[in-house]
Amino acid sequence: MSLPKAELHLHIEGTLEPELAFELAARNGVTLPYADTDALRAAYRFEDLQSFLNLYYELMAVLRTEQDFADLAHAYLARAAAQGVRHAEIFFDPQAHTARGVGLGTVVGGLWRALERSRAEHGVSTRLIMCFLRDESAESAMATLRAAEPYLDRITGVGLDSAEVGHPPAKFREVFDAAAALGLRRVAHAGEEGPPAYITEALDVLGVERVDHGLRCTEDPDLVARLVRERVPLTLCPLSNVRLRTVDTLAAHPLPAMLDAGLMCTLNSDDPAYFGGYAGDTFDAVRRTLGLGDERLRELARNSFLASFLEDDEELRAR
Ligand code: ES4
Ligand code: ZN
Repeated sequence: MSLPKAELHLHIEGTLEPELAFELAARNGVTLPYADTDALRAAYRFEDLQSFLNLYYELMAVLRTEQDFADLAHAYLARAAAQGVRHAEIFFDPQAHTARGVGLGTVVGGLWRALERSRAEHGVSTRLIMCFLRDESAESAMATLRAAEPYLDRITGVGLDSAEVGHPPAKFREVFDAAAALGLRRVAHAGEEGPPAYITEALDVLGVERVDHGLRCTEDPDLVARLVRERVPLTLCPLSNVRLRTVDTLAAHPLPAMLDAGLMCTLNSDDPAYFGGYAGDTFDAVRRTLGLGDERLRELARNSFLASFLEDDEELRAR
């Protein structure tokens, strides 16, 4: 079964498969500290979010030119389409590239080359969401937003990602206010490794429309009640949670209980090249391991479109 679905939590840099990483390394004369793709794959054993992020940022060294970003996004969209994705809202991390001397114009220009052909080529509509790295300063985030102004016709929203604990949402109040004033939609990672209070802060201080992960809301019944009442979408990523040890096993994932509680959950792949699966793989794993029935799976797929930033009815109906 391949349900039509929207992918709402996907870091494009997290779709860099080992084969493409080596191909781009060769093309750009970059030496990776791994002998081959098997050696690289063997490094995909993570203790926590930070141990993953270290490798994630290290591998980005191979992304240098517009063509690299176009090839990365094109490969992702082809895979996503093959797994039933009809719409993808794609995160990217500008600071991870500008810090290496790769300009924002190169990143957005390259991604856009693949995205603008996607509807015709893959039947997948797309949006771009620019994420600020929360372990960098608020000033750096604001400078990134200013640098993005020439490209805002191609950017739908802003998000917040990277190492969560110790970097509460309120640190980015000003830049999220400025983004809202520019007409950008707002989302943020919260409650992945960080406490439930970060989820509340993302809603109240940053004004986010969706919470990325939001997993730890389950520790606070009042917060769960609020999220249910306000129908706040949570973009869950179960395979990511298993690989980053936020949950012990997929079988122990709280997704079924969260759906039973009435939370508006969506199912997403986060960094599929690292966490063992794209959107369809994630739906399959959840069906097999958590025993979710067809009705629940259809609810998750329907939620993904309802929680998306697709606006006009015509566009929604076409999906
Ligand atoms: C991420 Cl899984 C995850 N969490 C936070 N930030 C990220 N960036 C890329 N993947
Ligand atoms: Zn994420």
